[in-house]
Amino acid sequence: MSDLSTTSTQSRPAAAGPDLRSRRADFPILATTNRHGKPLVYLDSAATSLKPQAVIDAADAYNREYSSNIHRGIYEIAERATTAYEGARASVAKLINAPEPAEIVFVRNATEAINLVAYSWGRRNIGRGDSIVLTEMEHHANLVPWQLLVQEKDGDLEFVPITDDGLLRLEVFEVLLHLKPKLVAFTHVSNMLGTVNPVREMTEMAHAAGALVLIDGAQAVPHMPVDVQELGVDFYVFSGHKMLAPTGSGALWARRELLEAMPPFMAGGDMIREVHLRRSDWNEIPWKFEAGTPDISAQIGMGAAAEYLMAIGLDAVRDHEHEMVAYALEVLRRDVPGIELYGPAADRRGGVVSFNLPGIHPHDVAQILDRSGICVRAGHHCTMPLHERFDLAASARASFNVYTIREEIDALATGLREVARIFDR
Ligand code: C6P
Repeated sequence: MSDLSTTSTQSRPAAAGPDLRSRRADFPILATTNRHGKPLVYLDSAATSLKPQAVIDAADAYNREYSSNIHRGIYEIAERATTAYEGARASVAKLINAPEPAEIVFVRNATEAINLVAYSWGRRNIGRGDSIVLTEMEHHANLVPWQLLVQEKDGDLEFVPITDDGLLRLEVFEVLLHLKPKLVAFTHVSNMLGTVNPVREMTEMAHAAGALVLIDGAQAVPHMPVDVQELGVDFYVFSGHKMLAPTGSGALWARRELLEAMPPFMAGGDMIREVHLRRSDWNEIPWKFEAGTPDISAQIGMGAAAEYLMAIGLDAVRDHEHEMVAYALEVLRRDVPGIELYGPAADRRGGVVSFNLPGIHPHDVAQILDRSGICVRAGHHCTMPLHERFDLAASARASFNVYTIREEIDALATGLREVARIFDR
């Protein structure tokens, strides 16, 4: 089988330019092999990304050199920790062009950020008969918190349907806006179809109807320039671990006046200004929403990841991943007979390609690919309603990042032909 294992380490990045070659060297895990001695072909970056040395070092330095709590100690290492943590917030704010770091609330992941908005803003602003518009392509993280909210408040959920090509049907969205929803919440980039949604256009439509807009940017921030001011949205959420940062890091951005008007989500230490036995006053934003000791090293790592991405340039990141996805669609369609590919054309999608080999369960596909060191995701990717929409029980998914190279996509195509051969298709 002619996969990466038959290619020498030196020749592996040969088709990539010098920048990409040195970038791959930034990710220590790419030098590892699996238990069969095959080099890692990591095509599951939508689940979580690999981490570059700069991020590993930043998180490690906190644990080795200045492990201490933030916002509390008046001694040198504690001050260093606070400075690094708040510096990370400034880097993350810069990454998405937030007007000020105080509008960035650090959370564990995108899921927590959406729950924060659903509990805090949602419980204060959604009442009986109020509707929230979502889409049929939402990750469960941007669906289930809203289900809980409308069940509790006796509100309604409405859904923008999808075309067979995996695009949102904006003419239906326009009709749903006649219901005067309080909130429109949708994903910037679908984690299954890869669809890049027209956030700015939909936000303008939603605002004209009087709704606020929450964007799930978990699959967008790592892969393309995101400017929350230019998009004009009200809430924007994303996870650190998909943008080259450690697990346990994430961010919610919202406009200052929204955050100031929202009640706390969790209560405890650090989120208060003054506490009496029977009442308390809240700290300023963003700390009002950061109760208890956070994952300090992870958030410091997230700041380093933001700096790493900005040093490459988000335009360059997007262009590289666009090249990878266009190449993948071409190669898989051409070289893997019978493959079913889901989602729109390359010019409308991020670095995600979901597929099925007819008659072969995606778990079997993933397991056989694993023998060659190729990592893909198989299952419903936390988008069960979306799979139902396409009459699928599951799919396999390859997803890309700044370190992905064409040879890995070639290896995937070769691996898939091998899977078909094993199953006699
Ligand atoms: N999608 C995937 O393999 P968390 O788990 O909170 O970091 O991210 C949740 C989430 C929210 N929105 C979108 C669009 C996502 O893709 C994800 C995470 C991973 O597709 C894990 S299920």
